[in-house]
Amino acid sequence: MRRLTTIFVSGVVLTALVFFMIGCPSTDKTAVTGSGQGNEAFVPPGKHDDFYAFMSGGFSGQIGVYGLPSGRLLRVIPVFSQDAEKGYGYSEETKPLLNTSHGFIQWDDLHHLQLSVTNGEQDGRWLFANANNTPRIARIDLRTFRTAEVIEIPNTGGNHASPFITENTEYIVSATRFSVPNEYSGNTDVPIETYKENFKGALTFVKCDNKNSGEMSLGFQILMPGFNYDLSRAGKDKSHGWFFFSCYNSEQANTMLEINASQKDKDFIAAVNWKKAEEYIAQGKGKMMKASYIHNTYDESTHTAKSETLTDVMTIDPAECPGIVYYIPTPKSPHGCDVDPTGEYIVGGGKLAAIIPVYSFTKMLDAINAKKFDGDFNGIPVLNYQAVLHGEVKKPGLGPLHTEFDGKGNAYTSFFVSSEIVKWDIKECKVLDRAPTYYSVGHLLVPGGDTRKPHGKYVIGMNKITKDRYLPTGPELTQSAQLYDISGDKMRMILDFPTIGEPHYAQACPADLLKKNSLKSYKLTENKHPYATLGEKEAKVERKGNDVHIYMSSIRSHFLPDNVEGVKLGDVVYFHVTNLEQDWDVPHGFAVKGGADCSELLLMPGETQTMKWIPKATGVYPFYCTDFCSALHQEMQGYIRVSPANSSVELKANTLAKN
Ligand code: RUQ
Ligand code: CUA
Repeated sequence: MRRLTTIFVSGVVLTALVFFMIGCPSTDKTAVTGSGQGNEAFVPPGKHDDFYAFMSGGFSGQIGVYGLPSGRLLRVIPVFSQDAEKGYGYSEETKPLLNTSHGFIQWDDLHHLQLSVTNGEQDGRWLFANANNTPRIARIDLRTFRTAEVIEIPNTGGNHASPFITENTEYIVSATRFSVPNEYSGNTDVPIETYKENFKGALTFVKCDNKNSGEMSLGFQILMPGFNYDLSRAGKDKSHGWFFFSCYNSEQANTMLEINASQKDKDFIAAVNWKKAEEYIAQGKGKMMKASYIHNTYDESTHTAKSETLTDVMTIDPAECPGIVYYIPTPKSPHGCDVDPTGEYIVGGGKLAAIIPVYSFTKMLDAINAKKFDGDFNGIPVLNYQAVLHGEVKKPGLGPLHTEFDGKGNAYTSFFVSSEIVKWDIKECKVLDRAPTYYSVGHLLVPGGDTRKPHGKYVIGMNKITKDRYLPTGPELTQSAQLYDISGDKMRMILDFPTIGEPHYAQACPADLLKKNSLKSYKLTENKHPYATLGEKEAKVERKGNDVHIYMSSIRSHFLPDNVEGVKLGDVVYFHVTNLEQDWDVPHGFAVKGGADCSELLLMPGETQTMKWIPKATGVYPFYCTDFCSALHQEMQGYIRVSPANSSVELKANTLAKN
């Protein structure tokens, strides 16, 4: 609802409502309730889905993994938010993944997802996610469906145009949604009204070790004029080597953007030649700047994440390096910026636009060569709109946001204001079909629809508002996804399902791409955790000053040790629990009553995780397994006794070794 209000700028309200009505033929009963042709989305019990869909959880900071076409929720992957269901961000091993230069942050707003690609096609290795609030990019390992790495983006506020990637996952980009006082100047304490002089917008190219581990590092930052950079897409095939970023607020307003950033008829898509930027840097034209940002990596052999602080960033100024950036004028408060599978067509979305502009990459190169510029902005040439335009899709609806492709020459664009998905022909710029969404669709997705080889078959609309679609749940209602079959000429809605958090972008790929690689357990023989208990004989307790380390094993259906005494007030207790199981799908959980930092562990077979627990009072505290693991799961429990600080109770535990 909040978004609706933002979009309904005073003067636009009427037009918007008119369009809303036209674009929403909701009197047609089948359109409202689906195709009515039976259970096309039904996947029988025990059968697998054809696709995995990864849907951003928006302000939940997580990712929902669904099967398609059933819409069954398979897993929630925590990325930027603590998640008790996985013990993520609670165990000592996973906490470092949430470290930032601002400290430990338990939350973020996760908008967009990207599956790694090779030659522009999905390769099933990693999934990237952006943190919009405290700028970061995460990499999820698709063998484990776990967050493996998080890198912070300095000199950025609101990492929205992210984590879009180049054709071979060479780079993952980030762009600043809120321009900010240049951190590298060393002085960010400036009056807000000096926006025009002092605020800059950085476009960051994060390098990926695409041949090996996938590990990320900061490649370089392009220091752009202080606009709001919004979304982006890499070039493909012929346009490989280029990246396109939409931006709004070229008015450079710093207050009431709702009005002040909607003044101009056109803002821009910035076309960035990143290969040329690389060349300039190789020639020494970049500048190394001091910064402070955190890089968190998870080591699978020790089951432990670590954080390191990094201190410099390569930057490049487009005004000093001609040929790396051009602005393409784009109507009206640009949002989405999408590139078709051939790499020739660049589609702009405009939140307040009533047309869809389609640009031609070939025409853009010609216009650059022929210098068809309409002036410049801070030294960056502004290309002539007509010179780069392939065509405009007329009367498509109101408020085009995002576009995906089916690989058959068709594009699918979401319309927030008129609440519909519109299918159109890219070459002809002609509307072919429209389907209402319930309600106010944001992003949409076609499996592989952003790659060189879309899988087609479905389009999913991700809706911000559901109103009357489901049973009411108090003041807050769920968001939803709607699945349409696009194998015929007409789109047909076949399923409507609630989602976790607010889905922004999503990605889907054939199930076969991931299924075969899915990890079943961690091998105990490869467990290099420094506090691992690799067999029951290794269970022990150890005191190091005020720290008590408990090396504990868990196997159906007991912990060892399960009686610990001699802990004293003032001690910090570390439960290092190893799950000795080696069978697929036999996790154990672990929790202790009370204590500061009270939390939960979830241990996958072969895994070691640590809970830090600081007792606040003397007594005997029970602990137990939280994950139903066998018929005698309820028996899987123990006690830890806490005595006064000056007590003479000796540290001991019922281990197999003689104490
Ligand atoms: S943005 S719709 Cu991040 Cu369009 Cu969500
Ligand atoms: Cu182990 Cu329940």
